[in-house]
Amino acid sequence: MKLYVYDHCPFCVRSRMIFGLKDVECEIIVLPNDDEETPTRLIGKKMLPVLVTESNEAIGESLDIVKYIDENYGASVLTVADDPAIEAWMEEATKVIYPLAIPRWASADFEEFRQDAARKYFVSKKEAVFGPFPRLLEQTETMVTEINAKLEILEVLFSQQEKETGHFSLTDIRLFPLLRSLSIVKGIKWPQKIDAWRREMALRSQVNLNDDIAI
Ligand SMILES: N[C@@H](CCC(=O)N[C@@H](CS)C(=O)NCC(=O)O)C(=O)O
Repeated sequence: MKLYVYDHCPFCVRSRMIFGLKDVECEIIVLPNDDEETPTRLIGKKMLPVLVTESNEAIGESLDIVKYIDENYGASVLTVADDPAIEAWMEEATKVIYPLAIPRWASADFEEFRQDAARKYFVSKKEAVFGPFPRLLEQTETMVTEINAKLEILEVLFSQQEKETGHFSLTDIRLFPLLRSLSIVKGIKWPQKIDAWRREMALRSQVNLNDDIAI
């Protein structure tokens, strides 16, 4: 199997996670961010992740990929129900996490941005939606304060649940990539339970965090 991804992309992280959690072999291919031809040929639009299965079928939605691997390779690990409180938390937190992460991704040494044209492609596409990056970066202090307060709330939600080893929910599959996105931001105060969980998920899913390149 081949999984086409961008390293920065939280949707791609969702799909990478299931291979790690289930220890299923897959070739991970990082495409240049400006390669429109490959995804369009595979799924008819310029969007990743895309999985090409052993039967040569292309699947192009992160959660469809997750479910396909969970259902077709060994015993299911996605046996835990969604957590509505954490789902609601994510909906709000995303509004701060992306404006913090996106301008930082743009200057990071991710494989999809190795060529200058690919990096420029990302910057112009994202600035068209989120506004000029220098303006986003100016708001760092306010946004970091805001997300640190939200993490304290998430810590309380974590305290209210028992995490079962080796079993996961789609909420976990959505949450880890968001926290990984946030890990590229300097000054994040990780509450203890969240910090332990994201580190354990990084190990179990074989997807690195970005603490070491935080800006
Ligand atoms: N609903 C899709 C969303 C995937 C998505 O938004 N991927 C982004 C990368 S993070 C993408 O490929 N955008 C087009 C682009 O970057 O040009 C999924 O869950 O797979």
